[in-house]
Amino acid sequence: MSSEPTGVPRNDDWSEERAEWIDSMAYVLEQYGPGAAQQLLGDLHQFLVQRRAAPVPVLNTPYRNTISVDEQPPYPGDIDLEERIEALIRWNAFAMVLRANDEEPGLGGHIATYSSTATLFEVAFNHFLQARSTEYGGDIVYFQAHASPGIYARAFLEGRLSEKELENFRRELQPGGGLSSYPHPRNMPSFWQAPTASMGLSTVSAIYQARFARYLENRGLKPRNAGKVWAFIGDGEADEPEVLGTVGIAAREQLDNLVLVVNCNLQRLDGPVRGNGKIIQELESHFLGAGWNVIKVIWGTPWDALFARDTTGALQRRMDEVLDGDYQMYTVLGGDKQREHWVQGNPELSDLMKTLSDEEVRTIKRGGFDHLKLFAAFERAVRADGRPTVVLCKTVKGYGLGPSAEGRNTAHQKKDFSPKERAEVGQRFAIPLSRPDLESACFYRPEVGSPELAYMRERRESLGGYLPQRSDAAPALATPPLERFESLLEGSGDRKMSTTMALVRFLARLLRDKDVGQYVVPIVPDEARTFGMDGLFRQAGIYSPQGQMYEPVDAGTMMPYKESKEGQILQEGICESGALASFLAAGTAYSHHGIPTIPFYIFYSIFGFQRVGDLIWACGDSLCRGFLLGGTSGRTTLNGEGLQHQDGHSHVVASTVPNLVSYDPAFAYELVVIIRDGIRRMYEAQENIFYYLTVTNENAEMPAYDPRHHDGILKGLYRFNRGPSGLERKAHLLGSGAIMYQVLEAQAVLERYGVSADVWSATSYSELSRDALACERWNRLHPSRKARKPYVEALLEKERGAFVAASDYMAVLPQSISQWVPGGLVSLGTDGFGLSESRAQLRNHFEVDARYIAVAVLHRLHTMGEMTAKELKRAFKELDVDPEKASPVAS
Ligand SMILES: Cc1ncc(C[n+]2csc(CCOP(=O)(O)OP(=O)(O)O)c2C)c(N)n1
Ligand SMILES: [Mg+2]
Repeated sequence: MSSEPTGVPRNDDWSEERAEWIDSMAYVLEQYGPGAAQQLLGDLHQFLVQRRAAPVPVLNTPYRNTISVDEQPPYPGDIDLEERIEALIRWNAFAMVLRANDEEPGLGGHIATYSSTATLFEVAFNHFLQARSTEYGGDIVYFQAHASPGIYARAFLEGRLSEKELENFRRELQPGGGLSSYPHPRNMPSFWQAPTASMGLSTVSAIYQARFARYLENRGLKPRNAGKVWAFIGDGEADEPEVLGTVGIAAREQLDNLVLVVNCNLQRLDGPVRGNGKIIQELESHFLGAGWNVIKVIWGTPWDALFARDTTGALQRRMDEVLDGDYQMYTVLGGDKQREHWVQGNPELSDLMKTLSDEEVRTIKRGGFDHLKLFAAFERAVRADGRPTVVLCKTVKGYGLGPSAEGRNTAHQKKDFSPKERAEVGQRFAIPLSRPDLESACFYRPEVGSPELAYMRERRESLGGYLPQRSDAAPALATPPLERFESLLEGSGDRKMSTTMALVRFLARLLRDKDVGQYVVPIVPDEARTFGMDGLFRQAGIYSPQGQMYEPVDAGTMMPYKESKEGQILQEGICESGALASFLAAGTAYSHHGIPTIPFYIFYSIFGFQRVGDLIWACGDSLCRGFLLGGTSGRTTLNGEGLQHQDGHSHVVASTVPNLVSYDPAFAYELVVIIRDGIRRMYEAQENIFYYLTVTNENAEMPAYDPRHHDGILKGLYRFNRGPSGLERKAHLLGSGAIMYQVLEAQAVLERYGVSADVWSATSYSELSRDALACERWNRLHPSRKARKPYVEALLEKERGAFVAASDYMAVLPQSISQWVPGGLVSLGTDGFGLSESRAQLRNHFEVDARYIAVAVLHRLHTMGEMTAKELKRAFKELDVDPEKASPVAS
C-alpha cells in the first residue's frame, strides 16, 4: 500500500536486494503465517515513519474480488432453479413497465436498474433477508427505488400481488388498487418498509436505523435478537452527500448489523458515473477510510481460471488500468473487439486469453451476476463483527434486455422495445408464452406447486416469511393526564420563562413518567446548551455504545456531560441529516420493532425544513410519529444571529407536509396541552401523523391554563382575553409565538384610541385552514346537505370590527384563513431576510411590533369608515410610524 515512490533509483542496481527482501518475506509468510508477515511489514513501516520516509497510504486493493476462490463457501441453493426464477421475475418486471406504458403512454417506469441488480436481490431473498419472528428481530430492507418492478414481480410470483395489481403499476387510483412507482409505505402500508425514491436518503436512513436498533437493545427496550439493516443503492446515488457524509458514524458505533450493497453498474441516468475513473475503487477507499469492511464483487467465476494463470500479474494490471468508460464500452462490443481492447497487443495477455472463445469473452459474467460470488460476499457481510459492511458489486445496466439497452447511456429511461425485441427478451428468459403474448408483454406465473414457486416459498419460509412486509402492530400507550404537568399549567407568576424552558421542563417531567417515560427519545444536534437542555444530560444520559471511557472535564459540576450505554438522549453532533434520520428511526420503531418510541427532536428551527426538508417529507411517507421542535424560532425573536439563523418561514413549509400537524404556541400551557394531545393521538389512538412545534427563547410571564381553552388550543384558535368594555370601536388581534406579547401590548395601545381589542391566541393557522378547506370541499360536493361550518368561521362569525393577525412568520400564513374571518384578515408577518439587531429594532424593521399592530388596526378601522384620515395621521405620528420607511421585504 504505497503511493508512487519518490527518489527511486532508475537503474536496476538494487534488483537483487529487492528480490532478497521478497524472498525473506515469503519465508516469514510460509513459516509464521500472514499475521507475522503483516507484523514485519508494520515494523518496517514504523521504521520508515521514524525516518520520515513513510509512504502515503492508499486505501485500495487490486481490482478484483475481495474474497478469494478458496475462501468461497459452497452455495447452499439450487442455482439452476434460482436462475430460472430470476428469469421469470425479470420478464414480469419488464412486462410490467411495458404494459403500463402500452396502456397509458408516458407513465414512465424503469427496467434497466432492476436488470442490473436482479441477481443481487435474488441471492439476498433466497438466502439472507429475514423477516421478523419471535426469535429474530427482522431485517429492514431499503431497496433501490428504480428497481421496484422487480420487487413487485417477485411478490406476484409469491402470490402476494395479483395480476391486476401488476397491470396497475403506476396507476394507484385504479379499481382494485395499483402499485406505487417506488417504495412508499404511505401508499402501500402493508408492503413497503421504507421510502427510497429520493436518492441518498436511504443510506443515511439505514445507517441511523441500524444505530437506533442498537440503542433500543442497549437500553433494554428490545431483545438482542439480531436483525440487520440492508440498503441497496446505486453507484450514481453514492454521489449524494447523505451517503458518504454519514458513513463515519456507522463505523464509529460498530454497526455490524448494517449491510450496504452498492449496485455498481457504472452508469447513472445520463451516462457513466466515473467514465474517467473507477467508481468501485473510489468507493472502496472512501469506505475503508471510514472504517468499514469493504467487499468487492467484481468478476464472475469464469475469470477465476484466468487469474490462476496470471502469475506475472499482467491481467490484474490491465484490469486495474482500464477505466469505467472502457468497461462500459465492453458491454456493447463483440467478443473479438473486446479481446482486442483488453489485450492491446500485449502477448502475455493474448496468450492468457487464448483459452476463451470470442463468445466466451463477450458473455463472461461480472461478479454481480454470479451467485457464488454474491453469496460469499453477503455471507461474510452478515458475519461481520464490529464493523458495518459495504458490498460493491459490479454489474451491467440493462443486463439481459438486448443490444438496444444493455450498457447504453440511454438504458435508464428505455421503454420503447419493439415487438421483435420483446419476443427476443422473452425467449432469452425462456418464458413459455406464445410469440403474440410475448409481444404484448403478458405476465407469466407458473402453476402453483411448480418447482419454481415451491422453491421460492420454501426459501422464504425458512427465512421467516415474505419481504418486503411492513407492520404497524405496536402496543398503545396510556397518555399521561394533564395534571401530571401541573407546575407548567399554573402560570409562572411574575417569574419569566421562555417556551423553550417550558419544553425542557416538560421533557424532564415526561422522562420520569411511569407510562411513557422510557419511550421518550430526546434528540439534539449539538444545541442542547442553546436550548438549556444540559440539565437533562445527567438525568437521562447521552447515549454512547462505549459508555464513557474518560472522566468528563465537568465531572464535579451539577450538569456533567454524561455519556452512557443506557443513555436516553441522542446527541447527534452537528449533523442535521443524521439527527433527522434518528428521528425517522425512532418515529418508525413502532413499525419496525413494535416499540412505540416517542422522538422529540429539537433543532435550530431554520435548520429544519429548509435544511433537511426532504427527509421530513420521507418521514411523512414513512408514517413516522413524533415531535419536531423548532427551537430559537421566530425571525425577530432570535435576534443577534442574523440572516442565516432567523426563521420566519418554517411554518409555511411545514404546512406543505400533509400529515404533519404544526403549532406556533405562545404560552407554556399551550405547549403542554398540544404535546400531551399529540401523544394521545399518535401513541394511544395510533394515528399516522407527526408534529412540528416552534418554541422561542424570549422570556415572558406565562399565564395560567384555563381548561375552557383546551379544544381551542388544539383546533388552532381561541379567545385569550377580551378588550375593555365601553369603547366605541372594536378590533380582534390574533397573535402567536413570541409576537403574542406584542399583540398584548397593542391591545393596551389601542385602548388609547378608543378601540376595544380582544386578543385571540392563534396556535395553528395551518390546522385552521386545513379544517376550513375540508369543510368547503365537503359543502361543494354535497350541495343539498346542510353546510358544514369551518371552526374558524363558527368561532368568529358573530364578532365585528377590524381583524389583524401578527406572527413571527410570513404574512401568507395568517392570510390562509382570511376568507373565513368577518371582513377579512389583515396579516402582518416577517417577510424578507433576517438581520442582526435587537428584538425591538427587528420588530420595528419587520413591522410586527405593538405600534405597527395598532396602526394596522387603526388603518383597517379607517377603511371601514370608523376613523377619520386626520385621526389616523395623528396616530402615525404619535406611534412614530414612518410611512416612507424602507420595506423589509426588499431591504
Ligand atoms: C435526489 C434525487 N435526484 C435525482 C433523482 C432522479 N434519478 C432517479 S434514478 C437516477 C439515476 C440513478 O443512477 P444510479 O444511482 O447509478 O442507479 P442505477 O439506476 O444506475 O442502478 C436519477 C438521477 C432522484 N430520484 N433523486
Ligand atoms: Mg448506476
